[in-house]
Amino acid sequence: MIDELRERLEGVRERVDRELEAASSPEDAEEIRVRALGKKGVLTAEAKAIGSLPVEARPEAGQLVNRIKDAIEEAISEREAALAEKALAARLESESLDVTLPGRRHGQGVRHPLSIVTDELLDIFRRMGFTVARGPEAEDVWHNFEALNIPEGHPAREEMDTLYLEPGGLLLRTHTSPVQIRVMEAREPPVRVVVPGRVFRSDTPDASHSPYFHQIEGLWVDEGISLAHLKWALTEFVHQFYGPDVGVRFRPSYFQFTEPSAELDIQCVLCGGAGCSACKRTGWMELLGCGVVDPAVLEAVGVDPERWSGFAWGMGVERIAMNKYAIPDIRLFFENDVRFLRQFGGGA
Ligand code: 2U9
Repeated sequence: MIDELRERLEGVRERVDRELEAASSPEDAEEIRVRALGKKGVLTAEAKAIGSLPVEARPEAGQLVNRIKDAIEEAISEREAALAEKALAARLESESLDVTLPGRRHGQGVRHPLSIVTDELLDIFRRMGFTVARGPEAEDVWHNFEALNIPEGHPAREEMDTLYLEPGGLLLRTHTSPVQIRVMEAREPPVRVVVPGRVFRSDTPDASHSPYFHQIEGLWVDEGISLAHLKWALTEFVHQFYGPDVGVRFRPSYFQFTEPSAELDIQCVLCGGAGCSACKRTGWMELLGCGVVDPAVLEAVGVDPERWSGFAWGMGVERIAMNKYAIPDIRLFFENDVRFLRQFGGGA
């Protein structure tokens, strides 16, 4: 009888050993403990059964059960401790932080090519004593047309392809000139301002047209200002922006708000004047429009044209940026494809 009991208990012990071998967590070991030593466990059942053995067999049977129970208990505890240690090591490993790793890179933006060129152009005029003025993109007919000597029904209004926000009322400015009108309304001459900003025209987009683009315009009003001041200031500007050896010529032109008016050409920046496809074999490129402010414009803002005179000019920023960077299509400026934008050295 004792031999049978011993055999059964050894069997239990071997089974527990195998199960412990297969256990992979402290929780597994705990389950094994419950199955072997718990209230409904195998060894608990064997211990209870001792009471039904003959009296003389009971002490040895009791010792036997206790010995196996202690051995199993010890084996489980040992394995449980080992598994707990392993689990802790795994957790520490997964939660560890290597402070010597390089930091994650943050995507950094770049400046838009139009911003780069605008700032470069404005800086040249700032050094000549101009201050920067800005104004609203939504304008009224008076500031965008009337004050600039463009009366109602004049073809120049139609040519500007105006986008109206209200029929015959509020409109999107077709040039930045209304800002100079506002400056002259607000201040007494002398006035020396440059005005950068976005302007709008009802144009179908293609490689050289966009319904919005950017201008920089300038205005210098003082006593005794003449065409000579205009020629000096704008020639100086070209030499600072394109280099001192670039040829400049003034061609007569016509604008409603200036008289006389001219267009300024520079020697082609691509072929140096030899003639190429960019300058249509002429060797010259149109850069900007300019002129002496029409006395009617000064009068419209209450400036006495007998005492004050001025010159003004206007240029398209996209056109200048396209020449500078050899950009073939104006629409590229407004698509905001980062592969395009990242090419202009605007930081980062
Ligand atoms: C006031 C008086 C005069 C601004 C001027 C031009 C000539 C001109 C164009 C160049 C290319 C616009 O971007 S563009 O299409 N501009 O040719 N602009 S004179 O004359 C003014 C402005 C305001 C009070």
